[in-house]
Amino acid sequence: NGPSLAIVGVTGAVGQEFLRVLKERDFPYSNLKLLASARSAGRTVDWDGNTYTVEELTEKSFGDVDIALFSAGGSISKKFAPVASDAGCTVVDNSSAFRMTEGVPLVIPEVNADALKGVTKGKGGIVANPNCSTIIALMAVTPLHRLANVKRMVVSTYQAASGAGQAAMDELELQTREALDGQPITQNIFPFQYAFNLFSHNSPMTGNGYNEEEMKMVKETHKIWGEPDIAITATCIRVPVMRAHAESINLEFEREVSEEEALEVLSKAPGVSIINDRAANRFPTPLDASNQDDVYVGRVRRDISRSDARGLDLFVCGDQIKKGAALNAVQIAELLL
Ligand code: 11C
Repeated sequence: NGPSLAIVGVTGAVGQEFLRVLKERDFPYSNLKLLASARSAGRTVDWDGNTYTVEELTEKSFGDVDIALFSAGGSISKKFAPVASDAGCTVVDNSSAFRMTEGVPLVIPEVNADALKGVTKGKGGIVANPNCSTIIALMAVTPLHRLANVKRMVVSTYQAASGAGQAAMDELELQTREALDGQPITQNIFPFQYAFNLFSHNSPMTGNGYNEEEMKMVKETHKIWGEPDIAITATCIRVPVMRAHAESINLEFEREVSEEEALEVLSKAPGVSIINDRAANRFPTPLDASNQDDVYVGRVRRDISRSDARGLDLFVCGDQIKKGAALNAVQIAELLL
């Protein structure tokens, strides 16, 4: 029992994580279709006791599908998500193609599940999964925003290889081996050495000097919170970490917020875990968050640059492939049931 499911882009890092998360959460399904480009069609995938053959994604793929999870890049989503929706399939799209489209809900279940009102399985429609950096930040910041209204947010990210796909993860691993072995460094994905280095996020630069990743954090937060006037600025950096993003976040609130009050709220927030041991200098790390569902928060401290006690600093880590992508999408699909 359960809906008929499809995964578009099943051979990618997020596609593979969809399968792991569906199994972990015992997601109910009556049928599963694995879809990918013609290049990957015919490959077999063992999952949940069955062997599936990957089928080529075509415009006819969706007639018998209730929910499709898409993670095959923006251009595939642009072309096939509307086709799927017209065929009565409800799409949860992990790409940026429709995030800012009016009428398309942009959803983090713990934050704005209400935005899904009226969307259900098997009735068509597209729901967008936010960018991973946005999801990880808002999991930690939204409970504090509800407490005391964020007026301004300053974010600096330390983003893992996984955000740029499996090929970037492979490049980080290969370059690390090459560097340790004193070999010439192979550069296929990034125009810089990645191992033992870091650099400004690889998304395209926009006209205002911010890259697209930074602007996604600004615009998606405005849409998810439904508050376009909150001041947000971001600096996004790629660091040589495999699969969990870290973010340093400075917040200005409408009123004073104590460290204790913030920690109390965060300790009750669903999907949030706290690692905040000052005595032991023990705070979240990307490895704490890797392969975990929760977003980890620590270094919660008053911003001493302000005299009015309306500022807090935090450090946040979350698994980019899991809560930043596949898990969030599967949680959305659960709400569609
Ligand atoms: C990264 N956030 O870590 C990116 C990857 O809009 O879904 C995902 C881009 C997106 O590089």
